[in-house]
Formats: sequence, C-alpha cells, structure tokens
Amino acid sequence: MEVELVESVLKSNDRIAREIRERLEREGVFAVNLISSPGAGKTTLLEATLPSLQRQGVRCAVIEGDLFTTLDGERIGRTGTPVVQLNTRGGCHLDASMVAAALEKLDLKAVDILWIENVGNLVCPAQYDLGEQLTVVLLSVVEGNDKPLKYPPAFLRAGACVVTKTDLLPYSGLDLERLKQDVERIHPGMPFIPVSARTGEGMEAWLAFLERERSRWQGRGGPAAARMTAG
Ligand SMILES: Nc1nc2c(ncn2[C@@H]2O[C@H](COP(=O)(O)OP(=O)(O)O)[C@@H](O)[C@H]2O)c(=O)[nH]1
Ligand SMILES: [Mg+2]
Repeated sequence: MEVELVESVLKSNDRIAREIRERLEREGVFAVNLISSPGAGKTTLLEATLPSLQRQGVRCAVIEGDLFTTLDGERIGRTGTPVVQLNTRGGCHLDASMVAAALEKLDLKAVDILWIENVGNLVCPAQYDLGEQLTVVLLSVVEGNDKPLKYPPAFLRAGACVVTKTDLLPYSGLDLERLKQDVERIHPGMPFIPVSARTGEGMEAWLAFLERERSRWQGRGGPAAARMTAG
C-alpha cells in the first residue's frame, strides 16, 4: 500500500515536471538543478557564478529551496539576480509543484538560465524531477571519498559532478583521483569538475562546461523545436 502511494506521488510529480520542461523549452530557458548535502557549497558556487554570467550578458534567475529560512535567497538577492525563495517547512527536497508555483513569480521572457538550488540532501532530491535540463551534483572535498558509492542515485541522476572547496584539499585527505574513478564507475562519461569558489580555481572550466551544455541544448532544438511545435 505504502509503495503504491509513493509511486503515485512520483508519477504526479513527473507529469508536472514534464509540463515545466515543455514550458521552459518554449520560453528558451535552460534550467539547472543543484543538489548536494548541506554545506557542500551550492549557494557559494552560485554567488561566484552569477556575476560572471551577468558580465557575459547571460540573464539568470534563481529558485532557492530551503527548509525554513530566507538566508540563501538573501545572499543571492545581493548579486542583483531575481530570486524566488521556497520554504519546504521541513520537507527534504523540492518537488515539481513547488517549482511550478515559483515560475509564476518570475518573468521567464527575461531569463536565459534558471538555477534551482535544491534543499541540502543527497538522497531525496535525486528522486524528484523538477523539469530541469541539467542536474549538477556537488560534493565538497571535506565530505569524504566514500560519498559517491554511498549515495549513487544522486550521481546517476546528475549530468555533471562538481567537486567543491578544492582549496581545502591539502587538509581534507581526499583522494581526488580515486573520487573521479568512483564517479566514473557509477556514471560513465559524466563530466567531473573540481572547483574552488573561494580562490576561483576551476571556475573557468565550470563556466565553459555550462556554456557547452546550454549550446548543446539549443542545438538539439530545445527552444526552437518547442516554438515550432507550438505553431
Ligand atoms: N574553503 C572554502 N569554503 C567554501 C567554499 N565554498 C563554500 N564554502 C563554505 O562552505 C560553507 C557552506 O557553503 P554554502 O554555499 O552555504 O553551502 P550550501 O549549503 O550547499 O549552499 C560556507 O561557510 C562557505 O563559505 C570554497 O570553495 N572553499
Ligand atoms: Mg545554500
């Protein structure tokens, strides 16, 4: 009985996520869902990424998922990027209906990349499609080498793995090469991008990856194909 209930919740989530994806494609909005455990550095990566994109003329908006507070939303707001804060009131992940509600508060015509910072949790967010084009899993170098093997669904779902806080590598004892091999074993071919938002190391590769993914999506006919279908 319980299993049936979970399945039906996920089915309804997937239906709403499909509608979101179609809508974002029609509007030409590339959506990126950031997932990680709490404190891995999602908000900090956004704080470092958004100004660079602004300088390139890429228009961003952010949906911030949090249990109770507006702290991350306020941090993002200080970058001058439009932000909608969602509070799950204890819920361990965002779902598609929450994202659909947040979209109503954004002017999608003025957005090229929509960032969704999920609730900090490496388990539940992996189960919920939010209508994004790309999921990025973040793992900081202080979380330990075993995390990909312990939480494979997040790494399977993601289209890229960003390893954060590389400035702390000398102190963390993490074996970056072994981490890369483990991630490769779980999700062969997935891009593996080490960065430090603090020192800027790796940020260029991260931004280049992002631009490549967005162009690939546009080239696949993302927005154009959707417009043609819409008539
Ligand atoms: N040393 C270092 N600390 C970082 C880096 N990125 C984030 N942090 C710190 O890690 C903590 C959690 O970061 P935050 O972005 O709030 O993580 P989130 O919960 O995933 O959004 C904060 O104290 C950040 O200053 C980094 O590249 N290097
Ligand atoms: Mg955060």
